[in-house]
Amino acid sequence: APLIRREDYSAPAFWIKSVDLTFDLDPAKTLVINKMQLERNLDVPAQALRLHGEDLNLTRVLVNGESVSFRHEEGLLVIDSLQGVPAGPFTLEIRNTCAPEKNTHLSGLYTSGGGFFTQCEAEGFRRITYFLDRPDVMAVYTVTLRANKQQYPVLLSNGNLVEQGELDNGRHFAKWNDPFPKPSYLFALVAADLVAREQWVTTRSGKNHLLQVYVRRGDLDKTEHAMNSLIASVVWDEARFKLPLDLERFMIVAVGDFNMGAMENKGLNIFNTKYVLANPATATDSDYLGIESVVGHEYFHNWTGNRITCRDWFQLSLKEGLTVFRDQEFSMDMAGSASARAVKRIDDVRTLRLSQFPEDAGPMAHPVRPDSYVEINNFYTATVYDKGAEVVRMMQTLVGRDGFAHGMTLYFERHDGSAVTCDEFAQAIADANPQSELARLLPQFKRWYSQAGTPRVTARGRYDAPSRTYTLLLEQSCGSTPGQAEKQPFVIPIAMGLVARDGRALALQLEDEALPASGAYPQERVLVLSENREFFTFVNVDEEPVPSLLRGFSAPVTLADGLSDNDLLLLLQHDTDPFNRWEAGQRLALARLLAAVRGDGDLQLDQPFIGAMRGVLTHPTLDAAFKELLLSPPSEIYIAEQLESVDPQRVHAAREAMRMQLAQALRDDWAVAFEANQATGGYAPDPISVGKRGLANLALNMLCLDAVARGDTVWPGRAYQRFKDASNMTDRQGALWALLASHSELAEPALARFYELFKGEPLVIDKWFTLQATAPESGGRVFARVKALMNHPDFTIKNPNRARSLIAAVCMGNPAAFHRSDAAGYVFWADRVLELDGINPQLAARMARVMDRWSRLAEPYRSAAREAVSRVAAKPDLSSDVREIVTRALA
Ligand code: BAL
Ligand code: ZN
Repeated sequence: APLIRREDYSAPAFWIKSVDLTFDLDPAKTLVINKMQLERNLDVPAQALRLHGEDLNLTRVLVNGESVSFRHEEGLLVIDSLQGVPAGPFTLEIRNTCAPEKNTHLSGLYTSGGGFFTQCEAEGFRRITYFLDRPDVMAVYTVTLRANKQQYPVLLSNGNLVEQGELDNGRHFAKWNDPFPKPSYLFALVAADLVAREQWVTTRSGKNHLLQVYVRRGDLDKTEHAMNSLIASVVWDEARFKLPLDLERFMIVAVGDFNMGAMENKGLNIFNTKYVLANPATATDSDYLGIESVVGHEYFHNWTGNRITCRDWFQLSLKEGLTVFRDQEFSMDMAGSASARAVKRIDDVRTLRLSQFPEDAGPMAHPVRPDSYVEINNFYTATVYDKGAEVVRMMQTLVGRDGFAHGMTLYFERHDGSAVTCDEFAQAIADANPQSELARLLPQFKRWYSQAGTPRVTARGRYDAPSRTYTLLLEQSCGSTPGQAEKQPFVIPIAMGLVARDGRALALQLEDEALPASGAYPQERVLVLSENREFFTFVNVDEEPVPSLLRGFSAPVTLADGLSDNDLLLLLQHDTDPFNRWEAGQRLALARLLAAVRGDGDLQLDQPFIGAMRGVLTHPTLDAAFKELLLSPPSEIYIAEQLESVDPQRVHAAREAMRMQLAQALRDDWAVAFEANQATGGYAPDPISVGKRGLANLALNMLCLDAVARGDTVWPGRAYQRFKDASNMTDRQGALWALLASHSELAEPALARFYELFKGEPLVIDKWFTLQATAPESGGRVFARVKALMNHPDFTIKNPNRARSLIAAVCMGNPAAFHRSDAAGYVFWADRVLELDGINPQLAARMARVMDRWSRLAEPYRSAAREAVSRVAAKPDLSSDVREIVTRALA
């Protein structure tokens, strides 16, 4: 497959103004009648009409009702006679068939659980019918669905239902019209036996809208949270950004076979069941939070993605980075308190560091706006999504929250209804804030879109007692990434404060700075680093302070500020910024872990660190959620990223040793914390209760770890009892995990019982697989179990959630089980990628990413890993999806 380059963009030779689709739905052979109104684009040279099409059977082509000759080129249907067709509209009618039940790619029209569903982003529509399947071609769609009424009582498509009725032979039809022009990737249809939870809402303008959440019969009791999240999303977008719901009806449909989390099709969002279905018995707190954020995300796309869409796929972050930012802000606003907001922010940063930082340092590193791709599905990445969101967040930091909202308003005034680029977005935010640093530095700021790699900021502070000044030297650099050897300096907003030795926040007066109108110098400010190195001098500083830099993680960079243990202990105790408090604790832990891994492997925790962790655990006012975050050591993946050469077994051993020592040293405090954090009353996923459950589960985990090591059976027994009696999945899974993670003998009976309880609940059985695949490895038992589970009757590699629950879980989520000196993990990985490649290339390519960082492994892992990647690359008919990943990995 060819490399597609951003610089080669050209406007389409034709526009499709409207499309009238009729589907005769049949799993084996679905007939599609596609009637389009087209027009030549007179701005570009006359060309033949080239329509995309993939895995289709073409039966008829008519132009203005007359048959025409056509030919096929690689993936294209070409009608030469339309070159130079007169200006003005003409009709093109195409008839083709496709085979939904054979469509294992889950892209285009496919079947799942006896129903029909679609997924068209990015290039799935061409697997339904011939089309200009590119996001800058926006058409008005009318869709008629015809199907057997008994099997498919519900017939849905985008927009509004305009007609429905009976047909002969037990069939029926429904006709839908979407008044908003849209690109083909936002098309959707559903035909299935479903039921809906419904809710009418009135928006500020006084209009009534029908919200629906469609699920299979039997799942209706798991839709309340999704519906509440949808209502909250509608309210939030109107309140925060003045963006109302623009359709009479807004539908969410859950489907069990889905490559992504969810999809924002206009008015008809299609969701992976994982992000819809929840009740207290089956879903954990993190499932509840995930549903809220994904429901929000897809709903917010209605404006940022659908009303204004992407000109081309290189601009994907225009909608994804912005919409992730919006869903993060939504979740924060829903969380409420400052502490709960900080917990959400820490979660988001952890995700970024776990997935985006490694991506940016590896063979798949690419700018937020990539310059080229082979397979666009490979670029739905942490960089485009999560780093893209950080770029938007930095804009908000530079123009302020109100300024950002004004920028959004200007963006919609200028571009509503069109397909644009990341430049247009940044320009609108800057133009709405002409006095801002963003406006002043815009061309340079946009390097965040064009340069890959995580910048590194170094900070050195010098206090001068005689002049009472404190000078910060900030420097930046960024390593080379594929195709980008040299980097130009970025614009890096660094939120900061200075902390006195007694913990006070100092006033921040820069040299030559007049007193602000408020009458006091601030205690927190944003320094904007835009050169390679810059000095910032603060005056009237009475004593040598400890700098607290990059507060709230104000830029997606790594920071080397040279702070000592004592400095970090001070920030851990006193920093007014909760993010940096957490960060100080993580850095204290990380330093000890790295010393052990780099040194002789032995980890012996010191009293100051243990004392600090005890101080956190027993703190009288800190929220439980915050304590849990502080007391959880950095992940093995994050630790590994700090190393030049990675021995995953040593990393695992060091982290386990830290957990064990924290378990032992704080035994009594864990017990108190466990008792003190029992959430009472009925289940609710509010931040306080979530925090309590999280801390209680961590405490139980630690108590079991310590007990099993001592041969004591009391805590494992309590954990088993709690597992049996739990009234919600968070507590049940937490207790089971405590048994698994401490290698208790009670883990086996608990797992068996868990399976019996939930064997009819696919999403819970996914958890059952994942818990076993991610349990701490000991003597190869976890890996052996995963291989055995591949033969479990409930395992199927064809269902993406199930495949991820076992294969991705062990390969990505359990480094110590996966990276084996006998290479069996890598052999397993290669076999699975090759197997999946023939079924679902998108999913296979995701799994292939596991090996991104092979070249940083220590021997013997490194050679064995390369061999496994090479074996995958050697398959002659590999999909272009997987080919692109392994080629880059081996480059
Ligand atoms: N657009 C693909 C799924 C999502 O990001 O919402
Ligand atoms: Zn999205």
